[in-house]
Amino acid sequence: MAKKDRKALVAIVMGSDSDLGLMTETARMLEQLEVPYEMEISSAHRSPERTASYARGAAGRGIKVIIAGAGGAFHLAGVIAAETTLPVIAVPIANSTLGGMDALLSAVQMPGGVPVGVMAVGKAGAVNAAIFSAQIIATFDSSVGRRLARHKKEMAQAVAEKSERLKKEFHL
Ligand code: RP5
Repeated sequence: MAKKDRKALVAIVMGSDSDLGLMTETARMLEQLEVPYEMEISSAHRSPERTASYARGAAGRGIKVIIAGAGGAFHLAGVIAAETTLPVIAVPIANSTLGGMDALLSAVQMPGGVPVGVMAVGKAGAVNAAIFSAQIIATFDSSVGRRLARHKKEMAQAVAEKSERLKKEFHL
């Protein structure tokens, strides 16, 4: 089935087009795991109504997980979580003078009752958000579970290959 014809299960939302470079890492990993996704730019502060209505409509359109990435005073994930019962995963982006601590603390300090799952700051977080979403999707789609298992094997193999290369280089 063509990519555009597959119904998105994961939504990647980012606060600005300046976040796209990092959030592309999330998209790449979802492609690798063959999880259909959609992407949206919407800001908690600059376009609050658009953000709220997008979050309200997501579940009805078949979205199962929302990933939100933003930097600075990162309220996007929390605002989305306030408007939906879907699981929301936050990717704090280090693009301000405070180096991502601002985004991390804004995302992680949610009040009781409105959870947001917070990933690592930066690229590891962007990649892990995709894997974590796929793990949620795998609870009802075993083909995604099989691709996750394959990804784990590939990672282990890559580490072993690096170790072999290092041994050759040092004649060990
Ligand atoms: C956040 O402020 C955005 O998510 C972005 O990370 C940061 C800077 O946005 P721009 O000024 O580059 O649009 O809301």
